[in-house]
Amino acid sequence: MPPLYSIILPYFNEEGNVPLIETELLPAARRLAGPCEIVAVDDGSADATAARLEELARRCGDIRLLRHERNRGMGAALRTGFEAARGEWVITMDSDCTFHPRLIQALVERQAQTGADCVSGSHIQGGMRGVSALRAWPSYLVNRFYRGLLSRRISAYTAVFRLYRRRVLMELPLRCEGYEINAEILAFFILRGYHVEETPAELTVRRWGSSKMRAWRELGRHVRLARRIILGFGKRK
Ligand SMILES: Nc1nc2c(ncn2[C@@H]2O[C@H](COP(=O)(O)OP(=O)(O)OP(=O)(O)O)[C@@H](O)[C@H]2O)c(=O)[nH]1
Ligand SMILES: [Mg+2]
Repeated sequence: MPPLYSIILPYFNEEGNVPLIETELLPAARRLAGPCEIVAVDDGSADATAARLEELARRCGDIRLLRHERNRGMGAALRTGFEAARGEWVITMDSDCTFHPRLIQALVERQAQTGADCVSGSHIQGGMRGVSALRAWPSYLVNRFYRGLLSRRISAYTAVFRLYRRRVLMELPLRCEGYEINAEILAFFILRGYHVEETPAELTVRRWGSSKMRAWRELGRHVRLARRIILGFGKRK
């Protein structure tokens, strides 16, 4: 039976977070009302991430491992995952599980209630537990900016925690290489008139390792993406 859900996880130097697949993600995935595949994309990690993922994939079924030879960024990793996904629905999430996998159920339920093409987990509505003000405020501001640009109905544009109808995702000409791909995807869904819903999702702090986010680099990428949106990239040719 083909999987109903493809859960895509981007990995970059996250060896200590690989066990979370077994301890937190697989139990949550088993509670979903349909078969699941986990697509882990190792993005040129220099640590033991790939080896640990390989070992896990050998032991548990339903885990597929894809690899980039060199580090290309979260956006590139997600796009590699999208190409490989086979499920009718694609779920994206952080590999540090800072949105707890049990929240996947809320994405799925919201989709079933509304018939949406995309359900976004909103840390703006769900809160940021333990996240420093230095991280939280830029996030509020960037998301407020995209809200003004794209849709008053949607509060969170930058978080990766989402459910997508794969058919729609695959028609989008995505280009972003970094974290800003999450805003790029949502911009396409909204500007092309697809049905987007949100559900509150609490963001917590990672329990192992350090952030890969480089704030100034990401800000520059958001500025370039905003320029593309303003110039009308979402219009159909
Ligand atoms: N494939 C890939 N994934 C990345 C890259 N950079 C970050 N990630 C992943 O993207 C997710 C989010 O990155 P984090 O470093 O946790 O960024 P963050 O959530 O802003 O930072 P924290 O507050 O420390 O959690 C994690 O699953 C990372 O492994 C990258 O260059 N390539
Ligand atoms: Mg994180």
